[in-house]
Amino acid sequence: MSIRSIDVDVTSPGRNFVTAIVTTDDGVTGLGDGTLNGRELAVASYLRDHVAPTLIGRDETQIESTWQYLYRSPYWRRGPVTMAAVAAIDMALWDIAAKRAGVPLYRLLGGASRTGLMTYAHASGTDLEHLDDAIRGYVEQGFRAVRIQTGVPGLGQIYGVHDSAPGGAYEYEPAGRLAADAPRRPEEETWDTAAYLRHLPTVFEHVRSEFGPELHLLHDGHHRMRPIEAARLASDLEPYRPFWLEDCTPGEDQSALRLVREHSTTPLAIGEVFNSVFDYQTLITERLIDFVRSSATHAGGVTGLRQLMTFAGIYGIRSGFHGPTDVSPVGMAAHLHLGLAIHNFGIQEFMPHSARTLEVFRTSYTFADGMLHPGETPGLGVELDREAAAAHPYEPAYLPVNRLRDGTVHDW
Ligand code: GCO
Ligand code: MG
Repeated sequence: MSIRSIDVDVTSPGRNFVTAIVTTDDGVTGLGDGTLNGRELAVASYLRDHVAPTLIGRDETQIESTWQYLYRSPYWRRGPVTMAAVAAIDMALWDIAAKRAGVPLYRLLGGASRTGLMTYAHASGTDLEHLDDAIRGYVEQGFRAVRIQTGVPGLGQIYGVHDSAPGGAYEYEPAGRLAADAPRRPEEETWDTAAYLRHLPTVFEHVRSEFGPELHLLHDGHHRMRPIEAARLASDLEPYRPFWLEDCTPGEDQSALRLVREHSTTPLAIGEVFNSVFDYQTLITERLIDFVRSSATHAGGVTGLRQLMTFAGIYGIRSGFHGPTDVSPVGMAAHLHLGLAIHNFGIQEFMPHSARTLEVFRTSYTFADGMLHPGETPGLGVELDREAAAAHPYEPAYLPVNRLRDGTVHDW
């Protein structure tokens, strides 16, 4: 059996997605997610111009060998564009393999290690009252874990903050806000780390006293703190027992987390911007983190993420796969199958896709009592309605840019 064709669809049902559609010579198709928020067309070109032509006629069952071929053959290693392209092909080949076997992918990956995957929702509010409403709504839906983000007094729109109470009219999508005066340029936000560090512990104190000790509370620092600031925050949050503090320092500086570790027992999660196991080498071998935040979409697909989780498992580090709306339903399905199968699953981020997205990508995963399950459909369990997808052409959209009060460019 061999690969007959590889198509790459870029569609924007509410936001942009890049999907590889691999078809075998006898007509079986597999889907893979290669969405890279704000740089979608670069991955699409990489796939169409540099990957697809080299794979036609190859044995579709050689998943590991194809992964190594795509990783090593360009000579240039890693990087988000390359690894998203590798991911798209890899997921599609696993999808095909499981469809041929007539089983949901998790069964090929070793079978279920648990009955479902604990998820966390994004609870967010411009102030404490709105945040409480959002948390309450998620608790009523069955969530046992929530990520809490709020506005900081004196700052305007910042990362992750919007009124997110379930059923609310506002659909959150971080990428898409283009500057009104220059429509090809991202919007800009203003940031003040000191104000944030003063405010956040009071938010945790409030939420703990309002919702009790059992609800898991998470927070995303979005790479904005210097190591000493992150160490301070991790220590200040300790009394409220967070489930994790995510991305407290810029991702590329692995040794920065040594300082944070020395000063606190707050669990740490990092890695959504990483794209290979090597980005974690120091973090894992020195046990500087507790959770791996990579996505299959940005870290080389099921094969890349499985390799990483095996390495992490040796050090007792668990998964917290990235699950924002810029991982497509195909990538999300890959997480659910892998998360169900591996031993060292931790938690799954669940930011549901919009109704518009789900009309184009038909999923078979299910949610109940705060838990996700990938379902029993053979393969990944996601179908792409290509006709519906074609009705939503690519729309330029970027993540915002962040500046300090004096105009210095900062991490967003
Ligand atoms: C998260 C992430 C996202 C990212 C987004 C960027 O924890 O879910 O931080 O919200 O900002 O994926 O494209
Ligand atoms: Mg994050």
